[in-house]
Amino acid sequence: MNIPNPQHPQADSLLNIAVVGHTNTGKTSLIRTMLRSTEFGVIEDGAGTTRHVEQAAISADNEAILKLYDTPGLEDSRALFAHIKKLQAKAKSLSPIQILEQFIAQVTVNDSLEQEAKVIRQVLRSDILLYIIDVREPFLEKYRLELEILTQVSKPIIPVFNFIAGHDRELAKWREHLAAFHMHATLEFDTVAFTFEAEKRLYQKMQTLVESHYDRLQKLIDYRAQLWSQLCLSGAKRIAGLIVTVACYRESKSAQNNVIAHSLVEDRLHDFVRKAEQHCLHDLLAIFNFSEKDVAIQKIPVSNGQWQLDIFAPGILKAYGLDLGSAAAKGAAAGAGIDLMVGGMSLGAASALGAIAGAGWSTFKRYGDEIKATVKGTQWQCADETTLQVLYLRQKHLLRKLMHRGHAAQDRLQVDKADSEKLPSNWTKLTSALRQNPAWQEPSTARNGNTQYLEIEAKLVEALLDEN
Ligand SMILES: Nc1nc2c(ncn2[C@@H]2O[C@H](COP(=O)(O)OP(=O)(O)OP(=O)(O)O)[C@@H](O)[C@H]2O)c(=O)[nH]1
Ligand SMILES: [Mg+2]
Repeated sequence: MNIPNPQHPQADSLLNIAVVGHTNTGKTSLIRTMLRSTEFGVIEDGAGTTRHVEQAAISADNEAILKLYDTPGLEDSRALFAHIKKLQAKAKSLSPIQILEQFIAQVTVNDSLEQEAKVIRQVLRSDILLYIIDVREPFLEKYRLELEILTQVSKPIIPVFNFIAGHDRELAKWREHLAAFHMHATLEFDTVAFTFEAEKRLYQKMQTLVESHYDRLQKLIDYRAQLWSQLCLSGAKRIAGLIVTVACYRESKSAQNNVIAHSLVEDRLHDFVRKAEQHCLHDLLAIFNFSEKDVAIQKIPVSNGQWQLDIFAPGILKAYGLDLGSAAAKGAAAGAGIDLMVGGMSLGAASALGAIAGAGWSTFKRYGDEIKATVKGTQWQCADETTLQVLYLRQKHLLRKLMHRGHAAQDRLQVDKADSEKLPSNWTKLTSALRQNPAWQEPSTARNGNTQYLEIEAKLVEALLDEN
């Protein structure tokens, strides 16, 4: 039987990665972000949060590729260094690794270096070390000693710079110090402000350092890239769905001046829009594996719009086979046809108009009911333009934030202002087409096979994913 030697991991075994560093530098945070899970370990602003080695596996398509080991923070590197030096002085013939093995074999429970021994034990069992650095800290003696000890293990080390936002100067200093330890392959990976590119670079660095795992790491990179673009696409599609649902929504109300009935219609509309947004938020959080705790969303201010059938809107004229330049349309626009088309029009007249213009009965059916209702004085209540815009902008903002939120982030995302976001260039055209098609409010085979609908959805998705 082939018993794996923990110090010489086989190429076909999982890649074991120890996440090490001084206490409170963001080791557990890094693992959460890599796992895309807020559930792993405990994160706290204070030393000594992680007390034991904890592991998690990362897979590609159900195939486990690597194991991450979270370790307690190194707290007293001075004492550890002194202790190791003492052991070295006593046993000069032992190699640096053998000295460390001796150290962990000798440490007892409740030893003041028990915590450090857990780290060294895991370091000796791993293939790569991720050394997490809080770049805000100067390169103090304690960090130098930590590196002296860790390099003694002769394992590849990837220094990972954390807390990098706004600390360029400190980062440059750290690079200089690490170069003195022959460490040039560093990585910037802010565990709170996530980018998929940084995650990819982390795996690529591992590939260059542990060639025997190159192909499996490539599999992981490809898998994660595919998964990431699917996540982003699902998020954008979900928001496009929300915009469609709300833009297509209308409540009909009679023209009679019934205040109570009108306010009920308004309430229903407000309720509908808020519930739809809440539902979308819920789905987005689930897509990116966050929870309601991660977001604080202000109630959307809904304002009422009025949707009126505009018989002269290009879409409708076109449906009847008329174009804006035609004699009939010109006559209508000049006022001659208004009585005919709105005031005095009967269904028969409209049908005849359709027939004259060459449009079939099916075309007429699409607008027939609306024309009839308009004639009878029905109006439609809908979410107005401002509401739709606010809805789109803040959902786009939320999507961008979720795409760049590390699973270690502790603050709540605020979703109210979205001044930095832009509407799609053809926004009005898109929403006006949606308003004219209330049947698209719910998914259906007819809707999902409709080319005009699919084009609108694609345009919304493209604009939502545009990060400029
Ligand atoms: N702003 C910011 N805060 C971070 C970042 N990474 C970690 N933190 C915070 O730093 C603190 C420590 O994070 P942990 O992940 O618990 O650190 P650790 O290295 O595992 O700590 P120990 O287990 O105690 O050694 C927490 O308050 C985190 O929210 C980061 O990239 N940016
Ligand atoms: Mg920790």
